[in-house]
Amino acid sequence: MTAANKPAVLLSPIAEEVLHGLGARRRQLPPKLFYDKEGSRLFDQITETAEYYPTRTERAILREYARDMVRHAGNNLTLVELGAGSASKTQILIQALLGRQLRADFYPVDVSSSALQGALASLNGHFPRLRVSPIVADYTHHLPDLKRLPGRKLVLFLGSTIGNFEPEEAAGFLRDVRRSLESGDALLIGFDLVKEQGILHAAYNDAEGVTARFNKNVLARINRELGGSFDLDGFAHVAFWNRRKSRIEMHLESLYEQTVWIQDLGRGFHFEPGERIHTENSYKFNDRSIRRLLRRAGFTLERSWTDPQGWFCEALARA
Ligand code: AVJ
Repeated sequence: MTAANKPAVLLSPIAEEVLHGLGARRRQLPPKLFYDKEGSRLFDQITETAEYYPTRTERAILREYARDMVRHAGNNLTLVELGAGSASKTQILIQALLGRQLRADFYPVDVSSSALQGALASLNGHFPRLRVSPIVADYTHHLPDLKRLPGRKLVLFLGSTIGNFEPEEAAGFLRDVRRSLESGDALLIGFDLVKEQGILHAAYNDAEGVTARFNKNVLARINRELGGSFDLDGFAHVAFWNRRKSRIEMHLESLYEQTVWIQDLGRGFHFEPGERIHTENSYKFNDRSIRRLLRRAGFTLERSWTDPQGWFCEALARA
């Protein structure tokens, strides 16, 4: 960043990220900016569209195999969930766990304290033998030290959130998870799998346009929080399968030449027609790439479970 475009004020973390991302030659905004209140609501709505298969497929795998997963993970487990959100799929695993042990501790970790409040409320009523201790933390920057928690740990990282990381970052992040554990502890991690291109494409281009609204919400959020002037009709939702990189890419494409002023950044951003802002990568995996990633991070793949169509994979890795 040059001195000329650096405003002489302290910027919020979000403002910094927007300034950095839109100021770059290849414009991009990080996917975590999607998830304000409205974005989280839109994501929940995505998971209910006919085309978005990952959430319901993972839930079906958990329903079928949760007991098996918990049994393989070990005895007397303490559960930790990274990016727990409202922990709705987790309930299936908790149920299975409490079928095998009298009591259990559950540490949901999330950046959103309101999401954790929700998790706490729904779990405490449901499972009297579960002790829930929420941890508010951005686990991508700072993992809580899990070695200090009692018992053998089972860490959950569901939903194929790992697919949002670049391959190098994914390995680095899982290495951090490994370092926070003791050997013998386990990681249960969800991976969306490579499949027919038409299915992948449809999942990120649903007919109702929910994913388009989710993608554009990042612009709406900049308007709301940073005094931006994005015209949401001036950008198109673009999502496609990049086979060489094994990922779905999402972009926002400027439909005409325009300059968008962002008040809190004290500057405008010029867009040529067809110019894109890259907003998300969602990597898709196969057996080999899963095994390789876990290996690089210091885990060994112990078992995995999939649905009958082979669309999603739940992997149990040992530290
Ligand atoms: C929450 C990262 C798993 O990549 O499929 C859904 C987010 N983006 N539709 C995914 C998302 C567009 C989702 N993850």
